[in-house]
Amino acid sequence: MIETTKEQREEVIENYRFEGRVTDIRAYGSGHINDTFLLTIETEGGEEKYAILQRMNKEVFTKPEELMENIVNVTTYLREQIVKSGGNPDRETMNVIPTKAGGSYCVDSKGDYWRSYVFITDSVSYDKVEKPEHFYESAVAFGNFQRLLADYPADTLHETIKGFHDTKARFAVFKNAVKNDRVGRAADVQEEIQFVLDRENIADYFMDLLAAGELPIRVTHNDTKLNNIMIDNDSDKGICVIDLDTVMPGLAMNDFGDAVRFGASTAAEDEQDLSKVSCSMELFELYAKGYIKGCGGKLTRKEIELMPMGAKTMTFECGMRFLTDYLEGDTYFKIHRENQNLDRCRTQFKLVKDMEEKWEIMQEIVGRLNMS
Ligand code: ADP
Ligand code: GN1
Ligand code: MG
Repeated sequence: MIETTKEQREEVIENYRFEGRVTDIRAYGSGHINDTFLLTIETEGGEEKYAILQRMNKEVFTKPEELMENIVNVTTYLREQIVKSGGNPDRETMNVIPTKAGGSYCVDSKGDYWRSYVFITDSVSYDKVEKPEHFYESAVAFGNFQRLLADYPADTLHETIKGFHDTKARFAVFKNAVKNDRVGRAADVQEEIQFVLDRENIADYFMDLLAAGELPIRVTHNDTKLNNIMIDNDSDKGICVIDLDTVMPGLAMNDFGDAVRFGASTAAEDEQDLSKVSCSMELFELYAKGYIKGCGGKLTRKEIELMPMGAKTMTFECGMRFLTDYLEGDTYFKIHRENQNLDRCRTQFKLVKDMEEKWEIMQEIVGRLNMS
């Protein structure tokens, strides 16, 4: 998407009745999809407050109205659950700030869609595990999130991206991108292409079990990377799950797996030195423990047993998506330098390979946790 302009952002803030005067608007966070801004607001009493303003990516989310309906309904539900259990609903769930017209989003004169959220204070979202307990606490929080939504009527949620974790369908899209070779990059990445083609069985695994009715569908987050959780500065707990654009019916193993893909890696998602990239078994175990705890007994034995497969599937899928985007000319994931999507793809494939080598250890870890 074309970058937003200052005029556009200023036009958008006029749609809101913030608690004071907006004195600063700056780009914020490191998400790959939306454009996030931090607003500084000066109240009449001279106090400094903040709010999040976000332009939704309407090329990725083609029905922003439906997306916002999901978010309003899910966060309203979560608020009620949090209040019931004596928590603080202003910090423990996202809260949409309504527009002056009372809507959950607004559309600017360029046709872009925007929303604003209450800023979660005194917390940080991490791009890399700095303290292992953060990773553990993020697992407890993502597990909790799923537990809190266990009785949410899943069939009322819109599918904001069709087949988001339909790895089999994504495999077909990948093969098409190779065939079309739109920007002439396929010849240079034959090794990576072959890596995917050799592993069609990973793409099929969950989809075949699902088709056979062997896996429970739950309300899942579907984008559980570490930077989609706010960690409280004082308690080090995962205070709030954010980035709710892909909350949809899905598989618990995929929520587990996507978090491991990102957080249990010993290097950044776009690290160029592949010798630094591996899947830490200590972090894998920590996340598995935290996630099972957070889910509070809701996971079946089969789901726990399939957690390593979730990690491998999500890592493989993500690598394949980065490679597809590279082959299509970098139109989906934001890039900040040349070949970034290729670098991201390579880290994911290195992780898949590492998981293949550590497969027995991963099985042993979840086997042990499954018995306790
Ligand atoms: P994307 O979909 O592009 O990943 P996110 O919704 O994850 O966008 O937001 C990007 C970043 O902005 C997050 O990683 C987080 O650091 C910050 N952020 C988003 N919402 C809030 C919030 N309500 N309070 C504080 N920080 C937030
Ligand atoms: C995107 O929006 P963000 O940066 O949290 C992507 C995820 C990928 C992730 C890879 C809607 O997540 O599916 O796993 O990048 N989100 C969407 O880092 O496609
Ligand atoms: Mg995000």
